[in-house]
Amino acid sequence: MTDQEQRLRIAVQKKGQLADKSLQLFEQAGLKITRGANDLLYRAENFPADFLRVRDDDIPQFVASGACALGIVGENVLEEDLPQLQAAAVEVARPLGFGQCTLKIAVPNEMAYNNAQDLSGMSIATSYPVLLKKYLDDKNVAASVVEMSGAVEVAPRLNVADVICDLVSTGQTLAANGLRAVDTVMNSEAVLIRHTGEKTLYPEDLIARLLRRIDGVLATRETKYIMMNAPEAALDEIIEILPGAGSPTVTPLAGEPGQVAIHAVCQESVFWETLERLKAAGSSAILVLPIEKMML
Ligand code: PRT
Ligand code: ZN
Repeated sequence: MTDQEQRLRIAVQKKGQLADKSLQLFEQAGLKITRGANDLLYRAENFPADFLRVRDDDIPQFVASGACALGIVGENVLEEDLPQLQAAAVEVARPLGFGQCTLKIAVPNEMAYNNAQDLSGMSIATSYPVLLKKYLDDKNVAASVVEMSGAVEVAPRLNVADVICDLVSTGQTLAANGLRAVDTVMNSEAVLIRHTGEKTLYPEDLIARLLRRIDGVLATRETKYIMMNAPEAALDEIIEILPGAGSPTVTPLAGEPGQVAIHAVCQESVFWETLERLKAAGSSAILVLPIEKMML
């Protein structure tokens, strides 16, 4: 293998909704990424990986072809592209928990709508013709699909189409254009995808190492370290309340018979309600701390 083959190439979006968060994920996994003069390729200084910065639409192809070992893209883009890719050569390695959005059917506010059958005979503008056609086929609806590469939300106003099928996050864009969402075509989030075609193309151990670190980052997002003092008699009740905790560490408190300190790693979100319940169960001095690094 040449030196170049020993470095992992990873495709990320250059500019847009996923660009910053994609690089941040690898930085949280400990990679020092030089945002160098070479705009197309960023290099990690302390890990054999390079980041190919491209349009998100090209990422599934780069990974399926093996030009890149890994990539980060919205599930919506991956699913849209799958039919024209060597689908067997790319798989979702991890859902990443950011870039959430929903591909929705939206109609002008004044239009009546009961169910998908109402779309029959209409024209629908979208950047996701494959996903939309699948939705229409599933519902047995015959409608015409008008493919647009952007600014889909203006299509009804310009009489380019009757209704639209577009990504929605907060819903502000729809509202600003006099549209309302009426049905969901797909829920999406950013996913880490990996090349699976030729397993030997990239060093498996390097990919496994990176995935392990990413798993650590994803796990610590929700995970908290929680500490409190409590009466020993309330231990069972408290363990019951702690969200997603394994076996907590319980130590006696010096000079306070019957009182213990409880330390636990909680794998799920710790809400204020959880703290209130712990307090009601007899806990005091409750501390919730973020976890910086974790290896499972
Ligand atoms: O240049 P390039 O081709 O790489 O970028 P792009 O313009 O195609 O993609 P980009 O950056 O807009 O989105 C990249 C990915 O981010 C998408 O494929 C989704 O997986 C994800 N994502 C998450 C979103 C949104 N949220 C989102 N809100 N993608 C687009 N939007 C747009 C949407 O199209 C609409 O115009 O934001 C508008 C709606 O937002 P709200 O908040 O008004 O509802
Ligand atoms: Zn794009």
